[in-house]
Amino acid sequence: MADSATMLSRFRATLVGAVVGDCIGANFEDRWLPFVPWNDIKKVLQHMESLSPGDDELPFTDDTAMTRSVASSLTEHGAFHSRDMAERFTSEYFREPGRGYGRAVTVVFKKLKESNFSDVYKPASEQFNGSGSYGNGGAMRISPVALFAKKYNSFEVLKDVCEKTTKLTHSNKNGILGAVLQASAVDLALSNQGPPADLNVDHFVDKLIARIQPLENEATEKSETMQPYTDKLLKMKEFLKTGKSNSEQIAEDLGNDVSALDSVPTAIYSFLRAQESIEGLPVKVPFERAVLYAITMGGDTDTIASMTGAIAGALYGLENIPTTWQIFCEGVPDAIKQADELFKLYKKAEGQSGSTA
Ligand code: R7I
Ligand code: MG
Ligand code: MG
Repeated sequence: MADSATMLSRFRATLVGAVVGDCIGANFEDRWLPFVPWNDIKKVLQHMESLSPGDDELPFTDDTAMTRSVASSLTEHGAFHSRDMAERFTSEYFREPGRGYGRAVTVVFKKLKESNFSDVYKPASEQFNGSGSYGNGGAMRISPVALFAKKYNSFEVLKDVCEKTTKLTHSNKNGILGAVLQASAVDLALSNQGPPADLNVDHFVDKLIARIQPLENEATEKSETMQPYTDKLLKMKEFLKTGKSNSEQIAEDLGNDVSALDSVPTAIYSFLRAQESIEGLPVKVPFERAVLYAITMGGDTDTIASMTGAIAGALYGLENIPTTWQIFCEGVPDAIKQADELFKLYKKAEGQSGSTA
């Protein structure tokens, strides 16, 4: 087990990684972009380098706004509390509706408010004629749940809190499983023992498959064999073997849009592939390489980079996140405070169930 100081650094970097990925990635979010050229990313990095304290920071978007609500609700109650979390999402949306929320999810917030939170899961279950949103809004905000569940050392608890947190806005199976997969990637990165450079990327994917495949089978009619996440994870194993790195091709094969299925695997692949150097991406530090590589995938860049940043942060720790990024991305100090609160919960004695409602 990593020592306490190292673990704290990794808790912090999980939430900070999510913030910096969101803030930097948001400069490129464009659903039609098949990839982002390195030169365009370089311009934003150079802009950040030119900033002085007091200058405008790079603003965060809905990804971070919602992540903050997840973290504050969990730490306030020391457990998952459905109504409290729904209220936090909703009041945060109405306080700052211009953070770039998905179009459909705002209907959920309006209905929650109008119904005075009488049944917090109902509005989400009514989305898209009852099939629920398969957007990546559940996965993009899930990293605090991985930190919260760490002390229980139980995938069942992690899964349970992920599902409940996600279902408040996204009841579609793929929206939920995307959040479970993303939280699992953070959890596994956080659990890695030994030097980060020794991470076995092939085993990492195997462990994800071992978690997600049974859930996909469980959620499918017996006659069908639908396992879209497992299929993408299996593809990733092949790509990792050959070192495949062309962003446009990866984005085409794994996806780069706002659906959970077409973004969570891409974020995980970005993290894993960036363990090694990448042609055309002259970045030496693996944490930075992971986040910037995620941005090159194009499409939903803020969300993909934010999810990659959370996983990479959980492995590499805060020391590996550039100081400039920490100073000039909005919300980093708050992310550190929230990580510290989650770390306090983690250090508390075990023995609770992790769920109240
Ligand atoms: O998932 P969500 O919170 O959006 C997150 C994305 C991230 O990229 C953020 O950075 C932000 O830009 O938005 O919000 P939703 O509105 O639930 O889902 C996002 C979009 O996915 C919707 O607006 C739809 O375009 C699409 N979508 C669906 N389309 C058809 N049928 C989600 N579910 C469906 C569906 O069932
Ligand atoms: Mg966003
Ligand atoms: Mg996005």
